[in-house]
Amino acid sequence: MPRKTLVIIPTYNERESLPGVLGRTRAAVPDASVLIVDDGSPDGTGEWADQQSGQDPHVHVMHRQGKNGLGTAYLQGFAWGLEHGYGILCEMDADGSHPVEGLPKLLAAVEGGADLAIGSRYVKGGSVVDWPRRRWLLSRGGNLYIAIMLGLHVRDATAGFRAYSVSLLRRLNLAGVQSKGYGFQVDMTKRAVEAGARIVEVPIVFRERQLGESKMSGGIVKEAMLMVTGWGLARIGRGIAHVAHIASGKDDSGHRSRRNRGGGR
Ligand SMILES: Nc1nc2c(ncn2[C@@H]2O[C@H](COP(=O)(O)OP(=O)(O)O)[C@@H](O)[C@H]2O)c(=O)[nH]1
Ligand SMILES: [Mg+2]
Repeated sequence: MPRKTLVIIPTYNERESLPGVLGRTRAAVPDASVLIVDDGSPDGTGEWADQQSGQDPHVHVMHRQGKNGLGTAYLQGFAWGLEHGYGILCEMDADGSHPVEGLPKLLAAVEGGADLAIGSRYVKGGSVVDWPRRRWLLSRGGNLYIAIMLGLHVRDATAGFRAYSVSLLRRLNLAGVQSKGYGFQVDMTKRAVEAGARIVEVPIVFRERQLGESKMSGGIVKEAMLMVTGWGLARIGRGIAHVAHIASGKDDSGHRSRRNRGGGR
């Protein structure tokens, strides 16, 4: 039997885009529930979502006080999904950039054994349409930097169109996730890799939003850059320490390996 699925959609001022995206989601995955996590959008997104939830038992709304970042919105959405017995938790933007009709493919990947399915722009068959060159360079360059610094072997580590098995989410230390903005996706990817997750990248066509405005800011980029740099330097430091350890001829218990072999312990 397919697992109970929740699609989490964080919103901040998405009154124009959300109706289309919610309608398409309900049509694409009719058995799935949707949780809209709204941060007190001044444009009335939260009120509109409440009306939908009143008419459709598959639609739920979580209201937060003020704009608190994408990362914390997802963490609260995950906590809600875990509490309410869902088996797969999806992340999706409200602005129509993610191909809603691709949700069944992400779900199929998880049903097929993946712990995490990522809708990826940077694998064969994936692409980005209508993005200003500056945005594309930032995203491509960011992913290249992440690959070099962290060696995650994920081509689109900043992607926000995902499906997680709850068994993976339960294994991750979600309380330790600090990043509020887009660094959140990298943080989650890193934790998943370290937990030995089976990660599948499903190609998607990502489109620039047609309505409303991006909430991307310099601060969000800076947070992600600093975080990746910190983790990368720590990784390089561990690599150097490891090489020094091998060069010193000691085994993991701190004993000289030759003596260890001779001692028969
Ligand atoms: N709840 C909540 N949602 C947010 C916040 N910041 C961005 N979002 C939502 O996260 C999704 C991605 O944001 P978007 O502005 O499209 O970023 P971009 O695609 O990187 O330009 C959209 O659905 C936004 O409404 C926030 O602080 N709180
Ligand atoms: Mg967007």
